Amino acid sequence: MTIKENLALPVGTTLDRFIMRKQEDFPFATGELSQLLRDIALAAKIVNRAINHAGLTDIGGAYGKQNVQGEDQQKLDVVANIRFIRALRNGGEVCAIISEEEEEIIQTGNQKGRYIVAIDPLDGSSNIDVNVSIGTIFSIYRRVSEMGGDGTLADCFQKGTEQVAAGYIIYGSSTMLVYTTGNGVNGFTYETSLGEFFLSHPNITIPAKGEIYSVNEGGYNHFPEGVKKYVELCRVRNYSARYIGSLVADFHRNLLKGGIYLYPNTQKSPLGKLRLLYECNALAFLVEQAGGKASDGMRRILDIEPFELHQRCPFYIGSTEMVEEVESLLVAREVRERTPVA
Ligand code: AHM
Ligand code: MG
Repeated sequence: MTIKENLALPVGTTLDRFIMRKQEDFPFATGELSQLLRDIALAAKIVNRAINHAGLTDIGGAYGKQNVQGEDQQKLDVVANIRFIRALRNGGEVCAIISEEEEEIIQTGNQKGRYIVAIDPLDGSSNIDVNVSIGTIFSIYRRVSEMGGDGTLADCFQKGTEQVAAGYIIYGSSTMLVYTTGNGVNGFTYETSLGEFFLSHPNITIPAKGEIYSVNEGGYNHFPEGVKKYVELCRVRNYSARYIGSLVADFHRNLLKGGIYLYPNTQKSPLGKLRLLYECNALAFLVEQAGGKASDGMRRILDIEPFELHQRCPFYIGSTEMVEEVESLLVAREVRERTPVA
C-alpha cells in the first residue's frame, strides 16, 4: 500500500482492519507479520490496563531488583516484560526476542518463527511512580538464520536498515500505538471502553524544523562541545525546552510538532545512555519514514553495525534540519580538535 492509498483509509479505521488491508496489497504475504503486529497490540492493551491500575493495586514502585544495566527495575517493567514475551511466544511468529530487561537472547521455542523482535517493554520507567507518560518500543526483523533452529546472534545483530517494522506505544493522557512497515507512519489511539485502537493520525510527517529541543540539561557541563554550542543556539533563539525523561513521550511530541531530542555521550556515559537495538533503531526507522533524521552525531543510526545486545549510542533524532545542525557542530569541533595549530 502506498502512502497515498493509506489516505483512503479513513480516520476511525480499526487497527485490525488497517493491518489486514495493508496485507492485501502483498499477494504473497503469509499474514505472519500482520499476526505479529496484532500480538503486540494485544500485549499493549494488557500493559495499558496494568499501568492504569498501578496506583490502585500497589504494583507501581521499585521491585527491589536491578536489570542488566544496573538500573532499578520497577514492578511494571517486570509486568510489561512478561506480557510482551508471553504474547510474542504464544503468537508463534517470533523465534527469538531481545529485551531491555533480559541479559541474553530469549528463545521462544518457535523454531519455525520467521521473525526476531527487539523490545524495550517499558521505557521511561523512572516516571511510573509519578504518573507521567511511559512507553513501549519495538523493532521487528526477519531472521537470517535457517528456519527450524533457535534464533542466533547473527539474527540480532542486523543493522537498523533491515527492520521490517517498528513502532512504539505511548501510555499517556491517551494510549497510542504508532508504527511503520516501511511505507509511512500511522498512529492509532486506544478507545478503552471498546478495547480497540483506531486510526487517528494517518501518514504522520515531521516538520523539517521545529522550535523544541529536548535534552537533560542537568548534564550540560559534560556534553561534547558541539552539543553545548547547539544548546546555546537553542537558548539564544528562544526555543522551548521540553524534556519529560521518557524517550517515547519526548519523541512523540517532537514527531508531531517538530523538534529535536538529544542524548549525547557524556563523561558518565561515554557511549551515551540509550540502547541501539531496542530504543534507537526503532525510532530512527520511524522518524525517517516520517521525513526526519536520526544520527549518533557522525553516522546515520540505521547504518550502525550492532555487536552487543545492549549496545549504547549517542542519539540525536527529530526534524532533519535540526539534527543536521547538531551533526555539523559536532563535526566542526572534531575537525578543529584534530587540526594541528600552525
Ligand atoms: P529506561 O529504558 O531505563 O527507562 O531509560 C531510558 C530513558 C529514556 O526514556 C529517557 O529519555 C532517558 O532514559 C532519560 O534519562 P536521564 O534521566 O538521564 O535524562
Ligand atoms: Mg528504555
